[in-house]
Amino acid sequence: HAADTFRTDLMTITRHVLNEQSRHPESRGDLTILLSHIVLGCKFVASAVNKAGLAKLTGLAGETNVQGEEQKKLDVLSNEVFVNALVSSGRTCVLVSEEDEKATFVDPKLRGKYCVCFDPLDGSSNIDCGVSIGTIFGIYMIKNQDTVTLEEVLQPGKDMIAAGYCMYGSSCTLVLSTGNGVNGFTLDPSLGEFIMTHPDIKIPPKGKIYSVNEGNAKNWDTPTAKYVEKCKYPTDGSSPKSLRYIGSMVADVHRTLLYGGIFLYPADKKSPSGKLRVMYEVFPMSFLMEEAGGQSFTGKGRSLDLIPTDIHERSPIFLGSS
Ligand code: P6P
Repeated sequence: HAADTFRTDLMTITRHVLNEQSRHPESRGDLTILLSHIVLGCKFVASAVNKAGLAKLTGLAGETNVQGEEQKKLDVLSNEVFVNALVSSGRTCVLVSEEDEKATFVDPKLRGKYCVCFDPLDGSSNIDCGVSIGTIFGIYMIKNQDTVTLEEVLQPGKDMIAAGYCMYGSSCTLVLSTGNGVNGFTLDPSLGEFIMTHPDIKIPPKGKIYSVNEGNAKNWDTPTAKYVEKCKYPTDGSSPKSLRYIGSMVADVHRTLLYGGIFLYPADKKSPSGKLRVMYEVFPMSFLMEEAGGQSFTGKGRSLDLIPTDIHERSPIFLGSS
């Protein structure tokens, strides 16, 4: 056997995506090219996030984004990186970003058949204290790239063909599904490659963790309050669940995916539609959860069945073990 220190048959994300492509003989490789550009964006942001503390990139950029939140320089930088990577891939025709009020319609000369909805740096309020943050993305196919309209972008999440997130924390982990299960990859900075470290992720069917911002308890509606109460004071003789809440969706969902349990951001009196955004937070995370054998609801139905009417629409979300 070759020495264990040097595995010589590395499954990189590029190789994995090519393997997936070979399952679709009719494919021209457009998704493979698109994903390779998203991976490049993640590597760039990982490098910037790692340097942020030193390079004082975490200071406020002075501008505020469509959410009315103060934009940190890393937000601005990450958004520009992903917009440039996605446009230059030549495989996208429309982009929806958490940072941009309007959808970006790509120059017709550079268009491809995909729509990408993304949050370039979710949880960015946590940057300064070193809590893990992340990029979240979802990919749709567009029927006619030359005449694409906003109506075509507002599709239910179940029409997505791929989704993923990249978590920038103690290590840089990219979790991806192209509709055939979920796989996790960890960036090896010495190679600049994402290596498969979590093949075929399945969420544990039973979880001992619930993840919610208990600080909103005063404003919850009765069903939510009742559900959380049951987590803390189970009536079926099981032991109480543990509370784990990081306040960064990518980190909370990643832990839920690997350890099981439930993550919820319910509606409350302050935010009647909850806080999380449908197109680039709820849909991609729900797509991944279902691909990993979990589930995701809005409180009114299956999250992926929701038909958005606005690109920055919010929805309550309850996702995790089935
Ligand atoms: P709260 C971060 O700002 C974010 O958008 C998600 O990443 C996270 O899950 C949520 O908001 C946390 O919100 O109200 O609990 O601070």
